[in-house]
Amino acid sequence: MTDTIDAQPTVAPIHSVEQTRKVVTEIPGPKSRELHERRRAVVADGVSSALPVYIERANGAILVDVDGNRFVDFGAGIGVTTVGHTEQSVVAAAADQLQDVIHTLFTITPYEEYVRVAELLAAHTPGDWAKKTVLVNSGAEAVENGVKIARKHTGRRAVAVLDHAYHGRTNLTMAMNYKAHPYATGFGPFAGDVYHAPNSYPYRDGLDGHEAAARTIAYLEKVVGAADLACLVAEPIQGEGGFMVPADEYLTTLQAWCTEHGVVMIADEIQSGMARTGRFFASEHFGWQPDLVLSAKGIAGGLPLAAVTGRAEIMDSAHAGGLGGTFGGNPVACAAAIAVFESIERNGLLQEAERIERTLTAGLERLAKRYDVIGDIRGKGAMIAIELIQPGTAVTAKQPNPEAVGAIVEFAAQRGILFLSAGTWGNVLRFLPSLAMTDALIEDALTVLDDALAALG
Ligand code: PLZ
Repeated sequence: MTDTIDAQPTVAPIHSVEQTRKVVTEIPGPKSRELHERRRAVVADGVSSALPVYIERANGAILVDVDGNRFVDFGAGIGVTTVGHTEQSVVAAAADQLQDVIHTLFTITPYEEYVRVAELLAAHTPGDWAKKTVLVNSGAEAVENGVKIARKHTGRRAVAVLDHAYHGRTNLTMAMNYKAHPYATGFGPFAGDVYHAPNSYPYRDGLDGHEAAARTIAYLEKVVGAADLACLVAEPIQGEGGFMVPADEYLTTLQAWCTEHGVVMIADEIQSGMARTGRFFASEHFGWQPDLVLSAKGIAGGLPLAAVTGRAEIMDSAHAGGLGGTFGGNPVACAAAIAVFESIERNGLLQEAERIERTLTAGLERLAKRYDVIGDIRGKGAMIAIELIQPGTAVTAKQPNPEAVGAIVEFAAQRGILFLSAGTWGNVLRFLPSLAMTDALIEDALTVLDDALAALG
């Protein structure tokens, strides 16, 4: 398949945008380039854009830019529009709420929508115990609050994270990220008492879950000491780090150790949660029932909302007035979140995530047989990635190949497909589509990926 084509029309009546790709200008087109010039004068250079096409409309799995190009979106705003761009029930719920009340501040005068979101999170997060929730605005803010609550509950100082983790851009969360650049370069000094323990990365460490957990625990016991450790924060499937799926029993072994030593174990489900992996929360794939669960991104269909949910006795250790924030649990974002939970049930979105996994991994496995640059295929549901390596000798085996990732992303963008990179070494191509992504669009993207791999030479 070549460029500038209208591929496989599969328009569903609900969509206000045809669910096909279409390239009508060079990428970025003239109108995008004009906007980019305006932007360069007034938007801080620290805010970059992976693909500077300016988006005018989005629906389902498609982005439409100001030049009329239609992009197939395999990023979903980094895993945010999980139910689909401008999902109709989310739009309607938010629009209705805008008419009723936009803001009061829950800590001044409360409203039902906040309570309803907390009920839904209590019902859908793993674990059969009494749970409570605090709502905030962003993923990083959820991480900050999870740590605050764990420290208050335990009376301990230390925070542990795993290698290759990503937790945000605030001061504390910068210290919790594995990769310094670009997130932290020059932005210090950073928060102390943050410890980076080895993770489970089966493709590279070859360890089973018990061996990897033993290594993590040995580090925590030696370097931190369980008695000083407030919490261990872990992404059940690491996002920015490159979609590492831990070995079986890794997370549950760590949870058992945390429970034994009074350490709060926190699941950062910000990228992996809210139906993305074919379960409400990715922790379920591993039988992991975390003490606290952090949600954000996909929870409100694109509106800013985030949450810390967990064991009532841990959550309640924060004193009255200790948690809050002006916009946390905004009524419009909460109304959208309620619609997201309903949409997941009504539209069978957990099954849609499994369908996406089947179609995508089958296609990727076909490609991996022909291109030895594909070192690993991993992930769950609509959170799938390939790790690209320098093909060749044993010495260079598994050597990261960020150049190939960059070339594929660029090749695909020119043909109307938005792929995102990831990985500590920029060596991972990730597929993080909305659950509205059709099989036809996936097959179309696989064809373009095939061409991109062939063009690597
Ligand atoms: N925890 C697991 O994936 C956000 C970062 C985008 P915020 N990941 C996308 C960027 O370049 O800033 C993320 C995550 C995990 C925490 C966060 C932070 O969530 O909503 O971006 O603060």
